[in-house]
Amino acid sequence: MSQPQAKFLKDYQQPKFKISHIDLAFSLAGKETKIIATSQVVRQEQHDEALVLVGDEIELLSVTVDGKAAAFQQKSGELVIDTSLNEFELQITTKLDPEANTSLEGLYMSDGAYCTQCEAEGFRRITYFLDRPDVLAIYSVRIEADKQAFPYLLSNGNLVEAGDTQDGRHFAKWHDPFPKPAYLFALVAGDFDLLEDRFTTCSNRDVKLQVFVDKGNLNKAHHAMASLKKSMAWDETRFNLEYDLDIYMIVAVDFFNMGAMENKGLNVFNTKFVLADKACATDDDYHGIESVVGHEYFHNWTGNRVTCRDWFQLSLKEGLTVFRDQEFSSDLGSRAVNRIHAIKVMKNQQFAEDSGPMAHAIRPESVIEMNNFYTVTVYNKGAEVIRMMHTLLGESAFQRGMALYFERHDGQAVTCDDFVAAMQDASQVDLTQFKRWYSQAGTPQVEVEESYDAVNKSYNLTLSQSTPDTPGQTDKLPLHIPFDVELISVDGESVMSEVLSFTEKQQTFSFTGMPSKPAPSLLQNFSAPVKLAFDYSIEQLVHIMRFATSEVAKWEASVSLFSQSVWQNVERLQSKQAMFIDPRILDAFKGVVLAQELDKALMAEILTLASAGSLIEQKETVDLDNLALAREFVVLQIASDCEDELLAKVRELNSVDDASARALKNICLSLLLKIEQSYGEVAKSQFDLADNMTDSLGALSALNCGTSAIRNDLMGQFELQWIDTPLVMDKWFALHATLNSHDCIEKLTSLFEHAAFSFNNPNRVRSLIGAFAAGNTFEFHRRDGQGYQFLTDAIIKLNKLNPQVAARIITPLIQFKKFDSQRQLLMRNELQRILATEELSKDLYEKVTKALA
Ligand code: B3K
Ligand code: ZN
Repeated sequence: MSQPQAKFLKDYQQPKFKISHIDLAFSLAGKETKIIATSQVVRQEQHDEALVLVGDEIELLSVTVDGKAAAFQQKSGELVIDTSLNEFELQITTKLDPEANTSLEGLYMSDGAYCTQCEAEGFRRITYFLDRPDVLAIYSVRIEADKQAFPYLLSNGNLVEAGDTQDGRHFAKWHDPFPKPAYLFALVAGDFDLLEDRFTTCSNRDVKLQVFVDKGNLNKAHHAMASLKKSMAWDETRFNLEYDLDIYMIVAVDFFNMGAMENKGLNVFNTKFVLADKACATDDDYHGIESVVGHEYFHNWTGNRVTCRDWFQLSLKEGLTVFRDQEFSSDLGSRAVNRIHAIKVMKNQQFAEDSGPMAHAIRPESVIEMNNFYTVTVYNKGAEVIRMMHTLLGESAFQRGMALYFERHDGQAVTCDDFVAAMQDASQVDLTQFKRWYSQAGTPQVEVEESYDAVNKSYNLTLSQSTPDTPGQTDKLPLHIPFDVELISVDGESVMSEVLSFTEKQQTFSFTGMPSKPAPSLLQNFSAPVKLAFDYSIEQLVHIMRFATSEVAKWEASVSLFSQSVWQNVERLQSKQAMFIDPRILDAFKGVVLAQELDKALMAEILTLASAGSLIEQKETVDLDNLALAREFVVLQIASDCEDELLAKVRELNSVDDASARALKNICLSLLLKIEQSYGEVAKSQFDLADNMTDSLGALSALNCGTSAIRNDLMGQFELQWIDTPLVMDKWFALHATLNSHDCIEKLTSLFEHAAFSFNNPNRVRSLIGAFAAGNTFEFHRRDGQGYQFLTDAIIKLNKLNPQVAARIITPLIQFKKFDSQRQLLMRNELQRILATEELSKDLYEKVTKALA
């Protein structure tokens, strides 16, 4: 077989044909499922080339052009129709078996319901088509299926007709008036419980809202519905964007490759981001639902009304929509805590991607498998790039830019350049240099040097920037970096706060009128997605933690303080010295626990000491074994120093019904368990009395630092209680996956046989295998390579079943550059084993070959 080939952004060509309308007739009948696609095709400009359509894993039954049998050729996934007509009606009949489709792309079955996933290139698994985002057509869809088994027949747009046919079957016809690319097409047929509501838009239009869930789950759909209404209202007030159809549907399915999908008027969601009640969902789950419901809703304008010209422009819709959902969460909840969460994703995951073999710009230049590019870079760094524009322009100019973008491009498929042009034209801010953020991959490093002139009372900051080479990209140019700084005087006063415009390779910024040397809180609010290199002293960090105006800056300082101490102890271990923690660090953390004025959620963030994964991202190379020891030591010192205060907090917050209080209580509890197993009793009593999942899971997570009898007993109880609730069993699997014990892998292997586990369901795979590889750093990186083997076996198994999921969970295995040569060798060997797999998917091929290159 020939090797998969990359496609390049520079090779983009406009489509040779357009399809103005498509009529799809689905006859849903298991293995005999047939689709008749009737398209109105129009040749674009003067050329005499054939029409080339793509299809994948479908059986072609017939092709007609203007009602007559047509001449065609089929070769490697292409259907070539040679006609000289300039406008014609093309009818294609295909057949497929949704039950056999375990890839969950195209038309497949989730727990007895038919559903589709077409982004990025799944529509070609339904019919042969111009499956590219710049071909926008008006869709009419007729669905026919057995009436009893599939009472609901749903597609995009508005319902125009429904009725019975013969043999117990029925049909529904839908029409979507908005032209859309094929990736936004959706169909669902099944039996559900339905929650209905209404929303009146700002121009007084009445919209019907529907949330479809598996039978018996209606009471778990209310939070999703409430989130949808909040999203609709927020988009009107903050972005002046109104919903455009008469109906908005959300369907929750258990078999889903990612979080959710923004199909026009018919979102399909992973149940994880819909179903919630107090007993089964944590506060984080509630927050996740609100943010994903918002995200998919916001796509209606940023993604659907204005879409991407080609898939290289994915960040046009994803970066912007993540920015919008982050703003939504921040306007509704705590801005600081939301920002901290976003920063963590950047520093822990995106920086790791940037320093690994899959590093790419937010607008990648070449792609083998598009599904591999739904990444933290395209999404989250993409959102940071939008955020920087927002910082440079300010809210009102940014909103003028958004308005101009829609004025110019509503109904079009456009590029990231078009977006930046609208921002620039509306604001008159020159974004020429700024645009390099779209094309340069890798995390820029900003080195900062300070100097103070006591005579002139001036303080200088000299900033230097550089971006490391990444695969296929060298010699990077300076970027336009908004660099937010606050200077804090010795008495804790804020003496200067400003966003510096840093554009040169090196630049010095002077601040006069400083009676004494201030402490600099640098890169506040993570004002640019860069690595900061500044040699903070302990005093400076402690000072910032106490006095910074920004809560995010306080948290950042606490992370630096903790990290510094861990790395110092790694060095001590390497030079055979005893470990040690500076008492000023202990005081700073105790000060946090004792602080009366500090927000509880922020306190919880500060006490959630940096994970091993995030520490690894701070260094070029890592001594993992000593890191494990050093981190454990520093955590233990901090916890022991605050033991009484932590216990007092747990007691004080014991029955406070508030998410921030629960977060703080649970982190305190987990620190207590680090000190002494006997606190297991406190955890047990919390578990026994809990009336909500946050507290049950908080107790179990705290106990999950070892295999105590209490822990094992409660895990057993939890399993019995939740065996029939798949989303809760995912939490139970993930607890097993993140247990820090050498028995972990053996246990996980035995769980493959558990009645609630299935390799066919992505949520189960992610909770058991994905959580282990990504979240159990030290067991995954065991010296004997068993962690790597465990992951590799699972990946090979998933290669055929579900290539997308396989390629997603491989991430920790391809990021091996930082580790010792022995581990690197073990990891590479496993990657070779994957490469040798028969019929290796494009998804895995791309990642593995890049890693081994
Ligand atoms: N646009 C979808 C993601 C599709 C992923 C395809 N592999 C969900 C979202 O970002 O809203
Ligand atoms: Zn999205």
